[in-house]
Parts: sequence; C-alpha cells; structure tokens
Amino acid sequence: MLDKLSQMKDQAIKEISLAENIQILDEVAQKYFGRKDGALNTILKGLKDLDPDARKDVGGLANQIKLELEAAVEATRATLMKRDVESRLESDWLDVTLPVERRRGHLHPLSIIQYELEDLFQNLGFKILNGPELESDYYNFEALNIPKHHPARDMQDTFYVDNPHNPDKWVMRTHTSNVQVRAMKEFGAPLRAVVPGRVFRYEATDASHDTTFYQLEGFMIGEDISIANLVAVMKTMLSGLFNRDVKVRLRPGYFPFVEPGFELDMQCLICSGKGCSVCKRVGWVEMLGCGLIHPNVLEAGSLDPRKHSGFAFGLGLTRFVMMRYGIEDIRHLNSGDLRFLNQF
Ligand code: FA5
Repeated sequence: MLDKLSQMKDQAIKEISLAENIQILDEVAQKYFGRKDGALNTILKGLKDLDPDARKDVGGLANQIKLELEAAVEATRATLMKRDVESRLESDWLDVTLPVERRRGHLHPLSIIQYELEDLFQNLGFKILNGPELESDYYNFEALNIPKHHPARDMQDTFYVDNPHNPDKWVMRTHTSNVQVRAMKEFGAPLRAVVPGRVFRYEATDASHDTTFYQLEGFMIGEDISIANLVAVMKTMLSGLFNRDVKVRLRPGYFPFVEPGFELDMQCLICSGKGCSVCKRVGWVEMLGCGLIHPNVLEAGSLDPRKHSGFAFGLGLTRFVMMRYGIEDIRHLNSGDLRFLNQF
C-alpha cells in the first residue's frame, strides 16, 4: 500500500508539472483529490481493511502526500496565471494616441427648431416667456374672451383637473395663448414676446394630430400695431426658418381672442402641394392662427384698447418640425424611438 501511494504521488507530480493551462491543472487536481473517485480517496477508502499499525503508517503517508500535492497544484496555478497575464499584456496592447470615443446625446428636433425660432425672434426684439402647463380656466379661456359654456370651448377640448383651491377646474392648457394676459399684466405695453411650450388636447390622433404637441405663441402690442406688422413678421419668420420660398395663404379664421382672425396655411413641403397623408391630400397644411388682439383681451390684461393695439399668433411648432425635416407622421416625435431620433 505504501508503494502504491508513492507511485501515485510521482505520477501526480509529473502530471501537475505538465499542465499547460489552468483548465488542465484543475482536471489533474480533480483526478487525484476528487471526493467521489479521486485516486487518493480511493486508496484511503481501503484503510479500513488494514490492521491498525499498517493503517497508521498508510494514513500518515497519505496525508503528507495530500499536502505536498496540494502545494504543487497551487504553485503551478500561480505560475500559469502569471504567464497568462503576461501573454495577455503582450497581445492586448493599448494605443493611447487613439481618440476617445464619447457617446454624446443631441437635441430633439423640436428643441432644435424651438431654439432657432427663439434666436430669430430675439433678433426682432421679442422676449422669450414661459407659462404654466396646468392652467386656470380663467387664463386658458375666460380672459381670452371665451366665457364658460361658450361654444368656442368645443374647438379645443382638453383634460380637466380638480382644483382644491377653487371651484373652477384646472385645465391642461390647450394653447400657449394662456400666457397673453399673464404677460400683459406683468409687462404692460409696449410688449413683444414669444412663448414656446407644450399644449394638450383631447382629440383623436392621426398623421398630423397628437394629444400632446408644441406651439409657439407670439404677440406684439403697442400703439398703431396693424395687420401689416403681422404679415411682415410672419413672412420674416417663415423665410428665416425654411430658408427657401414657401407659399402661404391666409384664410379668415375664428378665434374669440382676435378680431379679425386668420388661419395661415403653408403649401405642404412633404408633397410640394400634390397631396399626402400629412396635408390630408389637399396640398396645404394649417400652420398657425393669428389676428389682431380682441379689445376684451387687452382689457383683461389691464391695457386700454383705445390706446393700444396688437397682433397675436399661435403656431404649431410640431407641424413646423414635420415640414422642416419631411416627417410623415407626427406620432414619431413623441415616440422616444431611437431609430427615429438618431437621424437628427
Ligand atoms: C390655437 O391654438 C390658437 N391659440 C392660435 C392663435 C393664437 C390664434 C393667437 C390667434 C392668435 P389652433 O387650435 O388652430 O389655434 O392651433 C394652432 C396650431 O396648432 C394649428 O395651426 C396647428 O398647426 C397646431 N395644432 C392644432 N391642433 C393640433 C394637434 N392636435 N396636433 C398637432 N398640432 C396641432
């Protein structure tokens, strides 16, 4: 039995020293120390058949061999790991002169156009203002000459929210026009301002209508402000934004807060007026509403309509973005789909 143990040790030492990698070394260790059928354990299992003296000798030698073999395995493992690291360092070299790749985010197309319009209007002397998205019924409707139960409320159905401070409801603003009277009260006249922002409507969605979209409101108030000023500013804006000749048409439009009121349509840039899903096959896309500010609205803003006049417009910023980039469905813009967004 003692001879058998010595022979096994020599064989194990030979195999450990020949292991070329850690996987082979582990296999050798398993072969000799494995609990179930490891060679050392198989020998030790036979101890019970020996007489007590022989059992003592064989048991002592077996334990000593076990310690020696374990030490040999660990020493070889350390050598193999060191060799592994060194060869990896040699092959995986690092070129410190290569430029670092930084994955950068970028602006959403809506923000790009919003900032361009802000620049354009700032150059014309307009302030940039903000307003609340959750608005009182008063600023969204009543101050704009749309009393409760007036049929014009049906033109812009929205989401109503209980207001714990007031029996009136709050509304998710239906348009950026909610800032008109707020701004008049805060800044008085003369006043030139634009208000970009998100608005909400309760309506069915299709290629050109969403329930959440962006508008840009603008107004200019002073003495003797006329439709001529309105048309000049609209033309400056459109030629600045599209950087090409765009065809527009004015139609009479009804908005209770302007008099007279107009709808401005632009010839569809997606189909060049031929008709597509965005322009609903008519070749024109409604871009904005505009007109001269109604005297009741000026009064709500604490201005005197006999002294002051002004124009206002509210454009569908989201539709501008669609025209500018040739986007055929408005729903892409709020989709958060990176396949769409990464094109900008
Ligand atoms: C208004 O919201 C008025 N506040 C505009 C205004 C301001 C008129 C100042 C006069 C003076 P209207 O509901 O038409 O008007 O919306 C204005 C623009 O928003 C439309 O011309 C259109 O471009 C865009 N728009 C309207 N509804 C949607 C919708 N569901 N999805 C995307 N864009 C829309």
